[in-house]
Amino acid sequence: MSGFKDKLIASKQAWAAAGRLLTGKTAEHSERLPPGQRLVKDWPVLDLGVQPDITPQKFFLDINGAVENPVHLKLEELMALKQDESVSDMHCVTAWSRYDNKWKGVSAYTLLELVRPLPGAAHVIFHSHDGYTTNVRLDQFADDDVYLVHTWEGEPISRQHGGPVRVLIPKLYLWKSAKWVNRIEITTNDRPGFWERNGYNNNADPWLEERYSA
Ligand SMILES: Nc1nc2c(c(=O)[nH]1)N[C@H]1C(S)=C(S)[C@@H](COP(=O)(O)O)O[C@H]1N2
Ligand SMILES: [Mo]
Repeated sequence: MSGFKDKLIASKQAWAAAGRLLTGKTAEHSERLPPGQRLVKDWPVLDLGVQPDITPQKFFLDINGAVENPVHLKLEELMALKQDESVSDMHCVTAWSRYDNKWKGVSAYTLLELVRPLPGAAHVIFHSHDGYTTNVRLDQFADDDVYLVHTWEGEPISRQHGGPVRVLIPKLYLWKSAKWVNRIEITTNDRPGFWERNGYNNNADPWLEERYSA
């Protein structure tokens, strides 16, 4: 899928030229804990208050929109894709951070290779079983630490944390990481999600402290 990679690099260069590329990566090297954050050992639960019970039988994941090959995956089909392990930090806008979380799941890159975004695809909107939505740019989703995760610290991700499968985008505040995800919509235009329409920052880079919209 080098075609997709080339397109991605081209769009990243365009964003950089426009001054829109994340500068978080540079700050991250010098400062692991983003400004205004404090470390926690446990993993707090934050959501809209509805925690849908998605049994393995009820689980599905649609990836569609501006893609060549839309898919509708059952849990066993998702689990049959390439599985990866990763370790990353989480940063929540409510000011807690948790280091060194061990994850297992399917990388965003594996999913993008499968669906093949069309030319012009530039944004991603996540939809969840509780009605939650959140949006990121396609280059933010296509980062090498982004996964659909099903395992945390060797255990299945609990219902309260979005199990059986949630999104994980470690370089953005955690509201961008949709729990109970059921649809990944690839789009040409940006469309703000739930919190992005309710006062949170569209970009959500913790190292730039992009907590709220201006
Ligand atoms: N489906 C769904 N995903 C969601 C939310 C939600 O309400 N519904 N809340 C978001 C917010 S605001 C945060 S801070 C994180 C919290 O994840 P956690 O409860 O696993 O810590 O989930 C995000 N993903
Ligand atoms: Mo949040």
